[in-house]
Formats: sequence, structure tokens, C-alpha cells
Amino acid sequence: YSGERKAKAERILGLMDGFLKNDPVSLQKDILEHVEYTVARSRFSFDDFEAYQALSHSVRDRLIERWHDTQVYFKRKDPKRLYFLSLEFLMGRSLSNSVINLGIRDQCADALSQLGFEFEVLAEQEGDAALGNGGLARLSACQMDSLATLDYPAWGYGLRYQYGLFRQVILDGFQHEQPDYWLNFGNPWEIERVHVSYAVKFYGNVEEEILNGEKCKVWIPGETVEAVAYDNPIPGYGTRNTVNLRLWAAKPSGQHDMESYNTGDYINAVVNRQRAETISSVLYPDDRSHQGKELRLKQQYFFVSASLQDIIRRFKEAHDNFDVFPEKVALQLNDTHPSLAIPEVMRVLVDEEHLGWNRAWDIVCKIFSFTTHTVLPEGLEKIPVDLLESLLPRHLQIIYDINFNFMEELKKKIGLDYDRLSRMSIVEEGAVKNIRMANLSIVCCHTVDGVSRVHSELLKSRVFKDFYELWPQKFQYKTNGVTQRRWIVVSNPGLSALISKWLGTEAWIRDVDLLTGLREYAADADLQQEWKMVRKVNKMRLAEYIEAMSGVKVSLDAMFDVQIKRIHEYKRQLLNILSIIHRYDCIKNMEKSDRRKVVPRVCIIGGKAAPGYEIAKKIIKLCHAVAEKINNDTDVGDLLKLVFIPDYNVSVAELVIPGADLSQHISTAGHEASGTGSMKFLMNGCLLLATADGSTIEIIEEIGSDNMFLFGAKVHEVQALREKGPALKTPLQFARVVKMVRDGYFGFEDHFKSLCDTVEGGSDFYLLGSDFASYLEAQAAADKAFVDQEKWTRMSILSTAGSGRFSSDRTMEEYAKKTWGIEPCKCPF
Ligand code: OAK
Repeated sequence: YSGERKAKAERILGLMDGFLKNDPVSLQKDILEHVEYTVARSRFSFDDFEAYQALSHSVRDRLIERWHDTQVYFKRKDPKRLYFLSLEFLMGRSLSNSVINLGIRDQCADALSQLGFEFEVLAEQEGDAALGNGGLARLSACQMDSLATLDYPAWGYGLRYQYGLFRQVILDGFQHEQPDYWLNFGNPWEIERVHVSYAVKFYGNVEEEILNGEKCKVWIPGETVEAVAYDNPIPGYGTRNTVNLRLWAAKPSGQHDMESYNTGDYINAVVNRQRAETISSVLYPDDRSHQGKELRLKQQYFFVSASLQDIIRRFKEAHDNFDVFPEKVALQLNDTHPSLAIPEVMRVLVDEEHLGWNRAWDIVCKIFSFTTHTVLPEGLEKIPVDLLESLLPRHLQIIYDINFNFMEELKKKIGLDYDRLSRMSIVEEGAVKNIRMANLSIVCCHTVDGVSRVHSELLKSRVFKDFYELWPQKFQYKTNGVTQRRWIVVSNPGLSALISKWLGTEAWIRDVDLLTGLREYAADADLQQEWKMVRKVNKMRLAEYIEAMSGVKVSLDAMFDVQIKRIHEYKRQLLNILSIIHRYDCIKNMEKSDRRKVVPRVCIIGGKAAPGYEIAKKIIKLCHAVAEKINNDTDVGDLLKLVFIPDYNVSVAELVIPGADLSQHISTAGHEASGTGSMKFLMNGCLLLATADGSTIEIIEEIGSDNMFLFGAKVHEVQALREKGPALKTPLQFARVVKMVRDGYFGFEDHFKSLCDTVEGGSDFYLLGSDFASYLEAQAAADKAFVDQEKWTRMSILSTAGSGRFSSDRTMEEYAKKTWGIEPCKCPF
């Protein structure tokens, strides 16, 4: 600033004593002030939760300062910005992550201890922000952390669900779902922006008008809902940059149902107003397949429309010519869920900005990129035309027009190959006519990214083969990554300190490739000793948690073997449980003297099943039934335990991953698009037992197949195996363990019948039977390696050392350079 503005700014800074200070005394003052004035408790008497609230508000104040500086700087520099559109963000807790990224973790701990509180205890008071289901949603959160850290001018946009992912409660071994009202005790990490709100329209009809002698379409909507912004500052690590995650909440519009008020139907008018809020009330808990639900479609359009109004408003503040839009805006579609953004941008540019179809289309083709996160056909979204026609009539017309032009262009290229034309059409004909959102996205985006190399190969050779042949240059991949800030520094402080000590620097927290420096010490006895100590402390913490959750006492000498992820048939938790039954059966049938050779195991399984996914729910019940039998068998004792960790979420993962010796990633090859859990375990020095699927294939390249336990059919073998049907070879042990379940050895035989049917009688789609023998071999190899603790520890160190490639920092840099065309924009002070 200069002149008058500068003087004013200086006066303000003087009045406020500059920026907030981060020494422990200043922090204590801030915390006490927030206890008294924000939390409204006496500063002379407050409990852990109130202390957590006051601390969070003190941290939030610091985030806001940086957020302002960053936004002002972005505005001044006006770089090309990335807008990341995602219907789901699985953020977890914010306190620890924020203080680490702000570099004030130790100061906060000091400040609190002088007030008689412990930082760790307060951090545990925070609930998870679970605005997402699984892989895709947690990936979005990791990517936001990396975008901020790497100083990219990025914004995230999503929905502020009032109820996040359901809480899983286990009663008698069965999953029950309870609502997650995560906002009950307030949320200090968001800033409500009552003045940032947009009207979002639905329903109605389309009319034609003549404007300046030209025909144009006008959408006359039937319902209006207000979208109100809630900003969530996302701080980068080692930088002042703090980017924004803007989530929209639905509120009744001022205009809403004025008619009813005027006609005196006051009660109905109020009820209708409340109906508006349902749009952002609840996250759909199925992580794939929700075809044909009106509310889901409303959610998608609601957040897309509000975000685009916001983005276009920001653009228009600085520019008056839409031709520069592609130089200033990159729009990333996180899967197809936000793909209504495509017809929405067309609608705004054609109907409201009157750019004409061709100019608008040219812009659309330059600004959108799309990442797909699945290979499963049920993951490909379809919207029934009837539904779209009633909810968004103008958008349907635009999609038809896009498709018409595309089909005409395609005919010129491939001729009248009607099969191929109909496969590639955005509109699926049939008893129910659908819009294929993936086809729409591929046609309109300049880049289509997969999330691992093998995923991209499958997209090109199978799922989107026709499109790949047409536009090979559109197809890319960026292997997923996770942030080492949350998955090592926050969740495993012991390991983090040890890594820094041996590398002689903390620079790996920003530059994760430095972890390779650990390789040279992998066999060093001192490092090995310290490494084992850190891991033991983490195992103790996990053992305490297991006992508190399930009442099962576990031995720290046992191998902690973990499989935590959403429950899906393709992820094969059933394979794991069947092998645990086999292990139990072997121990029971062993000579007592041979039992001394058995490597003790604690098998830990956790994950949620979609509420309507019956087979997945039966897998959870089977896990409990088997656990009941094994854990109460005194004959087996500490040789084998099985525990199901209820209500698996981000903070549970932060506790479990650092304490795991072995983790399982055992999807049928060709079904896990990438998998990011494996990367978190790898960073924490946990060994992997895995199939060659998704990102595991690339992990093997980094750490070598002799540092993990691989098994199972390869991607290219799966189809041929499936075709064998009932002739498929399965080992006798497999038939034996399935029979035990069928015959009611673990009770509930009627209940488990349909579960057994999914893997027997020629219908073993996910190939549990044919992979069983090699799975048992891999398990045996893991046992053998565990006995040699020196070898195991070396493998563990080499796993962490080889994990650098799986940082989301690398992924974001690749996207920035190859897909979005954005540059860092670092706030200078
Ligand atoms: C969710 C909804 C629809 C489609 C896919 C998903 C999803 O979560 N996919 C998962 O995304 C992760 C992040 O890319 C991948 O690591 C997982 O393999 C994939 O299943």
C-alpha cells in the first residue's frame, strides 16, 4: 500500500499490536480470552473440552490472518486458479494438523501445560469432519493440504452436509447406522459467510425469447434455494499460504414460496422453507451406485451452481472478456459427481452472457479436466433423463445439443458404426433413458486422468476404449498420493522425530523424496533399535484402544495384522476372514508341541458397509462370529486373536496405522483403481501383504517385491480365470473353511448361506478360491519374516524410505504442470 491506505494499515496494525504472536505466553492469553469471551466459561474454571474449544479458536484466529493475506495476494497477482470441485471431503480432525502446518505445535503444548492441560488430551476432544465416504474423499483432503503447501492458487468447493458419514454401531455383531451430527458442539474450523450466498434454481420450464433479433432460451425456474458459504482455511506447511475450502449449505431463499404466505398458507410456507435445507442435510453413504435419486441430483447441481456463480463473479471482478477465462480458471471434476458443471457453464455463457454456442463451447473445452476413481461399472453414474428433465430442463437440452454435435463429428470420423456410436453416446437409450455422466465428462474435458498406471491402462483398454481410440491424447494418469504431514507427522510423532534425527533435517516434511536417505541406515543396529522402540510404543497405544473398544487383551509380541477400509466384496475382507478360520483350524489340529512354532497374530479388521449392501454387512457379522469363537478359545490363547474395530474413520486410522506390523491390500487384481491406505501404512514402516493391483504395482517398483508379501492372480489373468467358472481350481482348505461357515461352526448358518454362495458353486466372481493357496503362502512368508526381527525391521525401514513417491505433493505437482497449467503463487510475508 501507499499514501493514505498505507497510513491506515499502519494505524490498524499499531492498534492491534501487529499480527498474533506465537510464543507460549501470547498463546495462553489468547486461549484464556477465548475461554471467557467465545466459549463463555470462566477463565478460572474450564474443562478439557472447553480448553479444546478455546485453543481451536486461538488457532483459527491465526489461520484467518494467513487466509486473508493469501487471498489478498492472489487477488492482486490474479494468477490462473485451480477450482477443485468435489462432492466429498474427508477432513478428519483439524487441530493437530493445523498447529503442525502453522509451526506452533510445541508452543501450544507449552502454553497448555502451563495452564494445566495436555495438548494430546485436548486434541482427542475433537470429532471427525466426515463429509465423505472413503478413498476419493480422503484423497481430496490430502490434495488440499498439498496444494496449500506447494503455494498453488487453489480453491476447493464442496457441500457442507449437516450429517456426515453415519456412525457405525455394532450390536450383537451386526452393523447399525446412527446419524453423525458432527456440528452439535460447534465447529471452530469454519467461518460462516452469511453475505456470500447465491440463489440456486430448480424445476420449471424453458421458454424462447427474441433478444436483439436472435432467438434465445430462457429458463423459468420453479424453485429457488439459497446457498450460503462456509469457509474452511487450509494451511500449508512451511509457508504462509492458506487456501480456502468453501462448502455450501442450503438455506430457504427469501423468495421461497411467497405465494403461500400471500395466500395465507403460513404453516405450509414454513414447512416448505425447511424442505430447502434438506438439500445439504445428509451425505449419501454408498460410495458407489446411487442411480436415480432426486435428492442426490439436487445436491450435485446445488453445489455446482453455487460454486460456478462464485467463480464467475470472482472472474468478472477482474476481467470483462470471457475469452481470457481459460487463462484464469481451471476446473477439476473429482469423478463425475460435479459434472453438471459442464452444462451449467454452457448455460451461463450462452443464455446469460450471450456468448453464442461456439464461443462458449470453445471455452468449456479448455477449462475442464476430469479424474475418474473407479473401474467398477456400478461406479459409473447415470442420470435418468426423466429426472433431469423435471429438475433441470435447460441442462437436459444443452446435454442433448452437446451430444448431437458430438455424434455428428463422430460419424464423420468413424462412419455409421451404430454399435460404437451408441456405446459412445452421452445418452443411453433403453427402457429407461439415461445420461451417462462419464461420457459427458470425457467429451467435454481436455484431460481424463486415472489414479494409477494400471487403472489408466484399464480405462484405455476396457472401460473407455472407444474414447481412447478417438482421443488418445486426452488420457493421462497421476498416481495418487497422501500427505506425509497428516500420515506421519501428525499421526506418528515418534517416527517423525526419529526420521528427522537420522536424516539430520526436517526438510523431508516438505520434500519427501529425502526419505530415501534412510536406506543407507536400514541395517544399522542403532537405528533398528530405535525404530523398534517407536513401533512398540505405537503398538501399546493400539493395544489399549483395542481393549477399550472390544474388551480383548492382545499380546504386544504378536504380529498386528490390519485390514481397514470400506467393506466391499472386491476388497475381499472375506478372503482374510476365511484365512483366519484356516489358521485357527490349523492351530486346533496341531500337536501341542508344534504350537510353539506358531507366530502369534492379532488380526484387526475395520470398515463400514454401505447401509443397503447386504453381503458387506454379512461379512461384518461373520467377522464378529469368528472373533467370538476364537477369542474365547483358551486353547488358542495369544496365538490368535481377531478384533473388529468399530466406526472406522480418519482418526481411528491415525491410531491404527502407526501400530500395524502388517497391512493387507488384497483386492482382486484389476478392481482397486489405486488404493491409498497402502501408502499410509508404507510411510509408517508397516509391511504390505498385497495383490498386484492399483498403486501396489507401483509400490513394488519403489521398494522391491522382496520387501513385501505378494500373491494372487495378475490383472491380465483374471478374465481367463473367471471364464473357467465351476472348473476353476480351488484348494481343499478353501472348501473346508467355507464348509465350516456353512455348517454353522460359528453359528448363524442361515444368515451366512448367501455369503458362502458368493464364493462357491461356480460363482466366485472375485476369485477368492483360486487365490486362496497363494494367499496362504504369502501369509506363511510373512510369519517367517516376522520371526527374524532384524530382517523385519530392515524391511520396515526400507518401506518408509521408499514411500516418497506416494506423497500427494508429487501428485499435485504433476496435475499442476500437466493438467491444470497453474504456477505457485507464494504469499511473500
Ligand atoms: C467413490 C465414489 C465413486 C467412485 C469411486 C469412489 C472411490 O472412492 N474410489 C476410490 O478412490 C480412491 C482415490 O482415487 C482410490 O484410491 C480407490 O482405489 C478407489 O476405489
